[in-house]
Amino acid sequence: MRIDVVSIFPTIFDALEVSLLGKARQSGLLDVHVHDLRAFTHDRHRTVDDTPYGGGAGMVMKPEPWGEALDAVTRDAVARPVIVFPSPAGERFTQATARELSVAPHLVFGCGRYEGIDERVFDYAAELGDVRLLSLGDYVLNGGEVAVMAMVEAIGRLIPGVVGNPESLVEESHEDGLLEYPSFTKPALWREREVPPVLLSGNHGAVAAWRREQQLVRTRERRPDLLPD
Ligand code: JCE
Repeated sequence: MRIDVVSIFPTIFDALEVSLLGKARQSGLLDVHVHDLRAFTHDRHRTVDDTPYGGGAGMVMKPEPWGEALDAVTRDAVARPVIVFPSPAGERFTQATARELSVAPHLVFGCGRYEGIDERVFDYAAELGDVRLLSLGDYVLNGGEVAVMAMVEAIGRLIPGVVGNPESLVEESHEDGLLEYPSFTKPALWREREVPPVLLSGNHGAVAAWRREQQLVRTRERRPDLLPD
């Protein structure tokens, strides 16, 4: 998978090298390229923002650098890319979204800052690829970078060969619509706290039933929104 990221803070993405995705990048499964939006400006001050038409607080990202950046990263594309803009006004990014995007050959991420990007950029981007405005959750970040880091990690670990044990992917939270069961390791008694005895019983059927029950109890307690009525 090829990933292009456009941002005015490209060094934020240096952290991708040291996460588990570093391995995926080395093996060639993931080919990530980060671009500085200011490289697509032409004025002395490398301006990327301006005041909003109609007035209002803050600044808006100008369309021209975005147009040139999107042209450049989609120029010799192998396939029609999916172009993602994180936005608090976007659709919710979920595990299902990550699964869907993990099979795309080319993803482009546009990181906004300030109060957002001139709306015409999204319309123009739709000529170059399939545009998705995606929100990590119902809170406001200062820009798209942290959201893109989370999305690249969630998508990247689903690419076959990136996570060592494929079973660990199906058993985890959100893949089966329930929260994970609790996990324990040695010692069996720690600071007067025991590991649930069923896990030491060697009865695989009883272990599986207990874990499923724990998933349901936790989901009802913590995330009732995930359960059907
Ligand atoms: C962003 C901002 C709108 C005021 C570009 C915030 C996504 N789930 C999310 N939370 N926040 C974001 C996000 C993504 C991109 C941008 N801002 C800040 N946005 C109104 C300020 C700018």
